[in-house]
Order: sequence, then structure tokens, then C-alpha cells
Amino acid sequence: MRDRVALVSISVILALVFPVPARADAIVFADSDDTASRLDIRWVQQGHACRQADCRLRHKIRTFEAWPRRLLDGHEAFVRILFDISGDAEVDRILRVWVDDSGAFVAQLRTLDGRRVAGHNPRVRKTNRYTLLIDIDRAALLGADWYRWQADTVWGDPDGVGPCGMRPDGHVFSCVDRAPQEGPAVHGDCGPLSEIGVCPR
Ligand SMILES: [Ca+2]
Ligand SMILES: [Ca+2]
Repeated sequence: MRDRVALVSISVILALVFPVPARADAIVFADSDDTASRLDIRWVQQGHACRQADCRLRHKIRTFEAWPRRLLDGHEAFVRILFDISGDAEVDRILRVWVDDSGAFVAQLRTLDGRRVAGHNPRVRKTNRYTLLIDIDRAALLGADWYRWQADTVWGDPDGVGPCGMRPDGHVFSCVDRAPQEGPAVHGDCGPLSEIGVCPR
């Protein structure tokens, strides 16, 4: 039976404590077909997007099912990446990605108390029907040489009665999938912690 996970409230997220990093040397983190969500994660990837000396931190999230970008309405469906950038194993930055009324991606990086991290506008695009690509300025996350991260997809169907649909009490039971499942990954600047992409030396 597939798991169903209720939408986690922001208060729960803020209290989330990351366990010990999973695999510091991994590039792609596979995830099983483990929820009933349309945004069930197949794998997540960490890397870099470099153009000459300008490197951004790159994260990709691929799902099992194809999905249209307008699915990410920001209410019942969105993508989130939780970061620990201070090394204390607790979440201190949250990136949330959705699509606005015009169909454009919106990506906001915020601190735990909800303040926008100024001066850093993550770039988001779909590379195919399954995969979301997010590039983030190094300075937004790399006060130290590395950070921990874990991605969530959230999807609920207000018109459905399935596992991720409307409940008898009138609330949508949103399904959440998280990866890497076994715990946050460690990612860093170009170097031994991350080997994807072409990093200037
Ligand atoms: Ca999954
Ligand atoms: Ca998962």
C-alpha cells in the first residue's frame, strides 16, 4: 500500500531536524514510487551550472509521471527544497517553487522566519515533461563550503477523492514526497563534495 503523507504545516517544517548527511559523494539520489502523488519523485540530483568562472548550484527533481507546469499552482502543488547552510543540522533556508497566474515559475528563497533572501533569484525551468531544474546563486547558500539539502514535492487534488484528494471534512489531503529519502545530501562548491558539471579550476 502506498504511503500517504499529510501536508506538513510550516511549523512542522521549521521544527524539522536533519539527521546526519546521507552520501556526500553521491550525484543522483534515486527515490522509489513511494507515494500516490502526481509529483512522486523518481530522483533528485545535485550539481553545478558553470559558465566560465560563474558557477551556480544546481538541483534537479525528476518525477515518475509527466506533469504540466501549471500543476504547480502554489496552493495544492509546489516544490520545496529545505537547506541547512549553517551546519547545525537544522533547516535554515527554504526554497519554494510554483507557477503564477501567467504560467511563469516563481522561486522564493526564505529564512526560517519568512524573510526573503535578498539579491538571489533562483532560476527555474522544466527540462522535459518530468524534470524541474533549479539554479541558485552560490552566495545564497555557501557561507561555508557546503550545505545540506532535501527536496519535497507537494500535491493535492481538490477535485479528487483519491489518496491525495478531498477529505470528508472538506480539506485536501496533500501528498508529500521527499528525497533523498534516507536523509539530507551534502553539496558544496566545486570540489570533492560534488563532481557534476564543469567547474573552473
Ligand atoms: Ca518517490
Ligand atoms: Ca521519497
